[in-house]
Amino acid sequence: MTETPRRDVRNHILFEVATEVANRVGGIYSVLKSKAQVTTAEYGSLYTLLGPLNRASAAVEVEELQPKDPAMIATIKSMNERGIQTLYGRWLIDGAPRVLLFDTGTGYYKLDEWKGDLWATAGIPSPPDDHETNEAIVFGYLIAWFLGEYVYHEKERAVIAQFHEWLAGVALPLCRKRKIDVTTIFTTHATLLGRYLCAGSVDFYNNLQYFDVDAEAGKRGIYHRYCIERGAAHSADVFTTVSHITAYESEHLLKRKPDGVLPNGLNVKKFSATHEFQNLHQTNKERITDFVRGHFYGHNDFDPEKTLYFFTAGRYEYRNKGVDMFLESLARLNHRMKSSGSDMTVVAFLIFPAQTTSLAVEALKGQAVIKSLRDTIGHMQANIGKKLFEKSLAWHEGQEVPDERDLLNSQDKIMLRRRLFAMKRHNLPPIVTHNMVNDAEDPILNQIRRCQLFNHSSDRVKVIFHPEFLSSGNPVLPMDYDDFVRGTHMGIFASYYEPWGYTPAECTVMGVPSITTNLSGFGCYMEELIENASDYGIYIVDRRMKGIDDSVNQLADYMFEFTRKSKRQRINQRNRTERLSDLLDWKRMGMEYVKARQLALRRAYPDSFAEGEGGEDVGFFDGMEGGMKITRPLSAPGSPRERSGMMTPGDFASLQEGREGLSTEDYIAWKLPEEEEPEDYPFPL
Ligand code: G6P
Ligand code: 1S3
Repeated sequence: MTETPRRDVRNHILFEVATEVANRVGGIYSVLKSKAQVTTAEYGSLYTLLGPLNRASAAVEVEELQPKDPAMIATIKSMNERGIQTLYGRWLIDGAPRVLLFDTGTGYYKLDEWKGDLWATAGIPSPPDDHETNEAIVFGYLIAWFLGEYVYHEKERAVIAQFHEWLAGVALPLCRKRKIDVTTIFTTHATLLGRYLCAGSVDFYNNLQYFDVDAEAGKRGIYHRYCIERGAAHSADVFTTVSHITAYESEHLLKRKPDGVLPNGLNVKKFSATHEFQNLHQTNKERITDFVRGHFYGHNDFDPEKTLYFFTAGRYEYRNKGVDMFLESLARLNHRMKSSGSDMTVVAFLIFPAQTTSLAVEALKGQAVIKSLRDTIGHMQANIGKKLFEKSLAWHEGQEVPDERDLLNSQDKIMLRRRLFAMKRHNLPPIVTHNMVNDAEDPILNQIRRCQLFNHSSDRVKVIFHPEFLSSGNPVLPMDYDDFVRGTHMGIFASYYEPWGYTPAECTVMGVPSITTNLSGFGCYMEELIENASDYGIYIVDRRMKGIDDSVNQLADYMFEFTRKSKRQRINQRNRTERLSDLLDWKRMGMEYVKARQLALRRAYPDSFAEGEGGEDVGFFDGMEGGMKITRPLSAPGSPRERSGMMTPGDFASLQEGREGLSTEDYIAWKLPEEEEPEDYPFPL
């Protein structure tokens, strides 16, 4: 028997497969995009992302290139010759990784054949008219086709293929059935059943182990999708997810215990001057204040210096993202602020894209009215200055100094009066900035009606629902999301179902405190990692052990406590929050991806890894055949002071052969070094 040549595991090739490559849909796009820099630094041209081709977004995000790798050239050529159109190029983001995008439309001529094959080889059914599943099948078969041909042409190096989420998972059972010589990782960022079950009124976490998964998937019409997801999880060499809470969920709903946790990081950009992010807060806060003045025209009876901006944002999943709890807590906060005689005002923004027809006239009018007032006053100001200057020039000793009453003429006064009259309003400032398609049934609006948060002058909590993602091109609130977040005082994400949760993590790296829950991956991570998280502006509501009413009260307490902070306390807290950024940097978080890839190589090519002298298993990053070391991370994390034990969630996951599942036993919480709060700031308070 001829021995198959061993593949070179040291200089292996990495493919990452997802439907959101150069195509923004949701969280996975953020993962791939922010991680690109560390992965290309580690792999260079040996790293390629594979995704479906969305021509509109690829036109903006991808620069076409000619491939240089002979195996890539041969594989693309062969697929092109059989009618599959592809785009190979560079994704125009930090790190500029190579991408290969497949036009799934050109593979549909094989859809029926592939559906039959999927049933015959993997027992996965597929109904005729589920477009999303059809796309997943065509994409999966194209990926399996690509990988099969690629490893036929590339015989030297080992190949790792990492797949994200069920939509990219169809290729996994195919790789296994066809014995394609690649090693695979499946990373799920949520489970289908988890998302569906939580969105209904189910006590999800207390019943996880009891759900009849097939029946539950069947009842919701997603059995075939569930089969793809479960098939992917079971066919992968290494199965991972983004947090411990989702690992637990996956074990029960997908029936495979994940090998480890790969948390999401961010591409943290540090300013050279540490107070720069505080200045950005101030300038962006002023932009939000401009909008608020317009929105509340005629009702601007609250002081911007005593106003705090809170917000929540995300995919519009009312219960999963905890919007129900947030609104109920705002109502309680309103009551507490009123009854305690607080002189503060909270403006709470809810940013969730919903179906709308247009911007609301009232919202546009508010901005226009304030703009006219500002223009008129600017004009008058210039005139006053000019007149005062001329009168002063003509002044002689013995005369009266110019009288301010002469500075405004009757025309100016009429104009000012007109502007003031335009601000008269007989209705309350609106809640929503757009005209909703389904105003009467919208869950956010209905909850606001139920809690009677109507923006009365007496309300200390005002509410604004912006049912569209933010953009600087919007005429009502012209700000990009990041700028908006910087200008706010606090992000509030009371999620019930949140495998990771990028929104509070983004707040943290921008130095904005946030409230999250212990049902979100991010919340659990921070709770495990930092002893006194709330001091650092990371507040975690207990939605696990407390009843709903107590959780709502805890959230209201956190917000109320925050309204009582002085400006200096808020500034100090922002400094401490921003100091946590490094914990979320891909340079640290990416370590878990490195470990998962090592494990995948080990499982597929055990012979390439030597044993230690005493027969014991060698460490993860050493012990390669001939004493070689395989791929080092871009930057191994340094040790923070006073810390022992884990660096990332994966440190208390296993991601190693021979260790069963996830355990926290090695974990010792650590405190971030205390830093002196400066007495003086290099900016005005
Ligand atoms: C930043 C600015 C300060 C400003 C402060 C306002 O720190 O650099 O100049 O006074 O923000 O903080 P606040 O919490 O009131 O928005
Ligand atoms: C998922 O997106 P979502 O908002 O539907 O994936 C994200 C990236 O891993 C994760 O942050 C989020 O919690 C999940 O829910």
